[in-house]
Amino acid sequence: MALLNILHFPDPRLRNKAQPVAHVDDAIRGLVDDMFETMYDAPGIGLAATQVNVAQRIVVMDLSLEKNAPLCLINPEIVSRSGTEEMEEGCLSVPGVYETVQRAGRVTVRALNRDGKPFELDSDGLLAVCIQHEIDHLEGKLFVDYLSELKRTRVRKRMEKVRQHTL
Ligand code: K1U
Ligand code: ZN
Repeated sequence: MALLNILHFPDPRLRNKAQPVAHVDDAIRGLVDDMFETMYDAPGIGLAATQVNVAQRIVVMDLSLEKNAPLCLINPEIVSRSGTEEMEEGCLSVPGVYETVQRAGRVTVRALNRDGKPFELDSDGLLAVCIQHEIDHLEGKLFVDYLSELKRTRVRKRMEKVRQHTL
């Protein structure tokens, strides 16, 4: 197992569109395990492969306090959405920034699990929001894209300042 490097906004590699996983093999399972380790270490409740510079459609999540409810979505697709939900979101690629975003309130997602087996999951609340946030990452989209131009520019400047101080 290994800790992976999480890319930070405005790194252009966060804009890459991820490609479907052709076969869920041991190499993919190894990547999934490394992503879980990286997410738990961060700590976060979700992580998309795009955030660790891998252009494959893989997401890991765990919304439990005990870190004992791992959820792996390979090639996830939202097959239905309804309602609206406004929730404050964070992002491991935009550390220290929390903003309210409006999304669908309920989503059904279809995906493959860590063994390559298809499944469907109905979700609402934080789980539905997190699924949408992570699938956005696979499309190269970030939660700051839902903010006004002014707010996004402020976030970018703040992130660039933090980066200069850490170089
Ligand atoms: O995709 C990511 O960057 C992970 C992100 C997921 C997310 C959080 C909140 C709303 C939507 C999506 C995070 O995990 S940010 C960190 C976070 O929420 C958290 C960190 C420690 C404990 C509990 C939550
Ligand atoms: Zn994120």
